[in-house]
This record gives sequence, C-alpha cells and structure tokens, in this order.
Amino acid sequence: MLGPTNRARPRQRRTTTGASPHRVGEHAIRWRDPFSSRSAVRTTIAFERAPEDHGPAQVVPTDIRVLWRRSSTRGAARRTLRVSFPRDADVYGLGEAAGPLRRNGRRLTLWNADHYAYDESTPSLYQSHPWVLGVRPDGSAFGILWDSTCRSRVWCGPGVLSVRASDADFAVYTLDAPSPRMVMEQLATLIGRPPLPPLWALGFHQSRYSYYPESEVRRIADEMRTRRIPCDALWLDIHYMRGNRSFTFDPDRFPDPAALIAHLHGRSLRTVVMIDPGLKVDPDYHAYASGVENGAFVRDHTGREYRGEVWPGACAFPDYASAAVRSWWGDLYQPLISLGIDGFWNDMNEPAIFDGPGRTMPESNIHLADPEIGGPTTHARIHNIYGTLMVRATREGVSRHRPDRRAFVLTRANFLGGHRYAATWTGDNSSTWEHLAWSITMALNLGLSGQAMSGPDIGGFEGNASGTLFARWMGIGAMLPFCRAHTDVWTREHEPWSWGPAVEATCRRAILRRYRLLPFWYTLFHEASTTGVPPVRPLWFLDPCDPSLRGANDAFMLGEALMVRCRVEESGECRSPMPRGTWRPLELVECHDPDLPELWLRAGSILPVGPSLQHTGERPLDRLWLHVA
Ligand code: NBV
Repeated sequence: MLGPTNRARPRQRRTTTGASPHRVGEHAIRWRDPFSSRSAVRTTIAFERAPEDHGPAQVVPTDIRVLWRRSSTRGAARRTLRVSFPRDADVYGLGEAAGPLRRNGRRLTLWNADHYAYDESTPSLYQSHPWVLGVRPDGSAFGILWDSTCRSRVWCGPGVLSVRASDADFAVYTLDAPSPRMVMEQLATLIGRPPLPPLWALGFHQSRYSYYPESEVRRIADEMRTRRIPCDALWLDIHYMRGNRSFTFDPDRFPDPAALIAHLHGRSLRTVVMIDPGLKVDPDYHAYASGVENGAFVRDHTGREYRGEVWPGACAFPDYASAAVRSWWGDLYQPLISLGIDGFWNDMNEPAIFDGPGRTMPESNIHLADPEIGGPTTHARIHNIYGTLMVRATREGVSRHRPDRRAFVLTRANFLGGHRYAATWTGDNSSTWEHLAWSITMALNLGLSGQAMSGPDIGGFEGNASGTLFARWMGIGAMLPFCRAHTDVWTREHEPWSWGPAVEATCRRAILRRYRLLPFWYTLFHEASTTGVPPVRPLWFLDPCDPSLRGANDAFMLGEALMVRCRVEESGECRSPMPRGTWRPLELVECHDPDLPELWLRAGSILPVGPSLQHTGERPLDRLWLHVA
C-alpha cells in the first residue's frame, strides 16, 4: 500500500557518517547514502541518462567532504546532507530565486510553488534545482548536485551546503574542474544540453493576460508592423480558451482560429498559446473525456480521481509520470498544430491548485510512475518534477506531430534537467525597479543551473510600469535569452508604444539591437546546445580569479565578447566593476540612448552583427558586419 501511516512516533536518534565515493560518467563522483539499504542507485529525471559507474574513485578533491545524517520524524525517514567546501568559495546556481547573484548565506526550500509577486524572502518559487556551483579564490570550481526530487531545505552556509531532505535515499554528485566553464560542461554531460531553439523564438515576443477577442490580436499585430517594432510572436493567454479549457478556442472571441493564425503568419508573426494541466471535469469536454478513458489522471490516496479547483472550476490532473499518459497528452496537441500554432506555453504546472493543501495537490496523491522514475509513488516525490514531466510530454508530442520543425515550449514549473524540454520565464514578477534588477541575477543563476533560455516578463507582471521602468526593462530584457513583454489582466497597456513616442523609440532601439545581434545569439545558443555553457554569463566567468567580479549583479556577458552594463535604479549608474583588459564601447542603433544598457566589446573578440530586421525571417543573416576589437 502506498500511503505510509503517519502515526506520531518519537523522533529517532540521529546518526552521522561519511560516504564512499565512486567515479561516474567522465567527470563526476557519486557519493551514495551510506545508510541506504538499496542495491541500486535511483537516478532522477535530472539526468539525461543514468551515469555509468566506473568503480571507486581514486582521486577526490581534498577540500570537499560529504557527510550524511539520518533521522526520522513521525516515522518518515529523512536525511540531512552536509557538504563542506572552502569557506572562501562563492556559490551560485540553485535555479530560480530572486535576490543577488551570489548564493552565500541563502536559505531556500525546493518545493515548486506558484508565488504571485514574489520577492527575495520567498522561500520557494516555481522551479527546483538541487545544484550549486562553487568558485574558489584561485578561480577553480566545483559543483554539488543532490539527486532528490523530494522537498528539501537548503542552506548555503559559510563553507557548507546543508540539505534537509524529506527523502530516505538519494545520491550526491560532486564535480571539480580548473574553471567554472569546465564545471558547466561537466554538468551538461550529466543533465544534458539545451536543444537549439527555432530562430523565431530568439526574436521579440509580445504577450499579455490576455489579448482577446481576435480583433485585438490583429490590432496588436498591426501596431507592431506599422510602428516598425521588430517582433516575431504574439501570445494567447487563457482567455482564448472556451471556459478556460485547454485545447479549445472560445467560439465567440475566436470564431476562426485558423484564419487568425494564417493572418498572423501573413504578417510574419508566430502564435504561441497557453495550455494548463488542470482539465475541467466535464464529460462533454474532449480532453477530459479521453483522459478518463485512458485512465490518465492522478488519483487520491483512496484511488479515486483527484480533483482540485483551478481556472475552469473543478479539474483533474494528468499523471505525466507515466509514459502512456505523456503520449496521450502529446496527441492532444495535434489539432492545434494543424491550425498552424507555432509554440506552446505550459503554465500553472507546479501544479498550482487553489483549494489544495499549500495551494497544490495533497502529497498523498498517487502517481502510477514508470520504473525509470522509481515506480508508483506519492505526489511528495513527483511534485517537484510534475512540471518537467508535463513539458516532456508536451515537447515529445509537438515534435512527434511536427517532426520537421524544432519545437518551442515555455514552462513555468521545472526541475534541474528540464531545460531539455522547455525554455522558462521568471513567473509573476512585479513592475518595480527591484524586480528589474532580479531579472538579471535570476537569468544568470538559471543559466548556471543548466537552463539556457530564460527571461522575465518585461515591464513586470503585477502592477503598472512607469514609462521609464518599461523602457529600461526593454533595454535589458532584449539582452537576456528569452525576450517577451507580458503583463497581468488588471494592468494598464504594456506595449512598447503605451507611454508615448520617447519610450516607444527606446523600445524600438532596444529590440533592434537584439535583432542586429541575432547571428551572435544564434551562435551562443548553438554553443549552449553543444557544450552546456549558457549564452548569458556572470562577469566572473571571464576572470574567475578576480574577487571584485564575484558579486557583479548589474552587468553580464553575452558569450565572451560582449559585456552588458545596466542601470537598474531609476537614477544611478551601473555598479559592477569593469573586468580587467581592454574594452571598446559599442552601439548598434542610430543614436546613443541613455535608457539602454551600455554594450562593451572585449579586446580580442570578433562580433558578428546582422542587418536591422522587423522579424527573424525577413532576410537571410548572411550579410554580416564584423566588429573587431
Ligand atoms: O494565465 C494567466 C496567468 C499568466 O498570464 C501568467 O504569466 C502566469 O504566471 N497565469 C500565471 C495564471 C494567473 C496569474 C494571476
């Protein structure tokens, strides 16, 4: 029987021990839980494939020690893991959390959660990345990955990573290399590299909650083109659906979706639509009815279909932990693909459930998970990978039904390794200067956690942006991997032209810069897809021995050639130090605009720059200007 009886039992005595290291894959060392009674080591979805064991490790870094403590609370076994490392190392990674770039001193709880208008004190956001990257004073680096999908409380203390996991058995992997770049490459050998996105996905995207009816979508498309704001995609949020039912169109608001999509294609604009996991309990709704027929839904601890409230009312939730369910889910996309829809946006997949405990589903719910995920289990173990399994199903379905094109999927929830299936954005941020600043540090730490393609809601989701904030945000957002303006249902207009000609001109320049850099962006994404090194990188990536760069929060690198220096306060300058070496200022648009971040080209580099474009398909990118510093 799955559900353990949680009758109160006294806390058991704790025991502590070290673990014996094994070399796995080419570069990693695996430290197995020494208390484990299992003969096999469970590997989670974080890995691209289970790392091969090469026997006991002969050489282990002397400054990294792995210690386990076993305890149990109310009968449930738990582990506390302590990994000690040099006290003077700086740590990064941990995926998605607002705040400064450096994670030293940071406490987080890995438990995917929907958190509207989050801030620095929010313990859990939409994604869980059980991974930290450490940089020693001499510029050498190490990585620590704990292979648990269960809830874990993490503390990056001085010289120690402490993880308290609601899990009885998981392995830890450590990596070590002469540079942070090499640790990122090693990480990619374990968790995989991001797929190359379609070129159009690297363009500018315009969204809001929501553009409807279809005349409004056409109006936005017309504005983009007549105002000559470069743009590649318009996004349809939940109001396009019939009563918030995924995989349907509201017949009044969108009477002829095929014609609308063809119209947008005629204007060289792609369409991306939202699909939520919760399917309305309604026997006349095709997605729900076929889910019932296929036994596709998560069950409660008594074995009945679990139901929870989301936008459409009472919903059932697909059990993506089973391959058969993922295949059924993937097939639901076929009609949307036939309509010509280009990309898919999976939201609310933590899963967020309004009336569930902690606004998600009960941990005792049952998933009929496949053996590769460890077999049938409770939601406690699947929760953090629910979003990842959903986007795996989505991506596989979309690629199956449109094999000749690269899929583009955006997800809100995810887990370490989930970059193999979807790009991401930083959820429901707010229209504040603080959130503008966190856009940078969040994208950088996501990149250092394997997620190459991420970006914020430009302008902020919650609240009204001022014109200056929106303009600055567009300038910075255009230099981050995923570039989309999006806003809440309650806010004023948040399009590039919504604050008058001056803001519009800055937005146009910001986006034009991005399009001129397309050959460079594409090269950087190609590099990410072959090495795992993210397109946007912290300044210290260039010079890991320079301690002054370790806390640079408002400047970053595109690859090795281009530095972006940002003003993230209304008044005030970029605070990050200039890295050593010779740098040349660079401008790619017709005039200097103080609201745009400064671009600096590093001496010794050659930057490929393309023509000014209105969309990625306008002209081939082979007319290149090479900026040689
Ligand atoms: O679908 C509506 C929104 C969406 O616009 C946003 O980007 C998501 O993060 N969604 C959350 C659900 C409701 C938010 C209040």
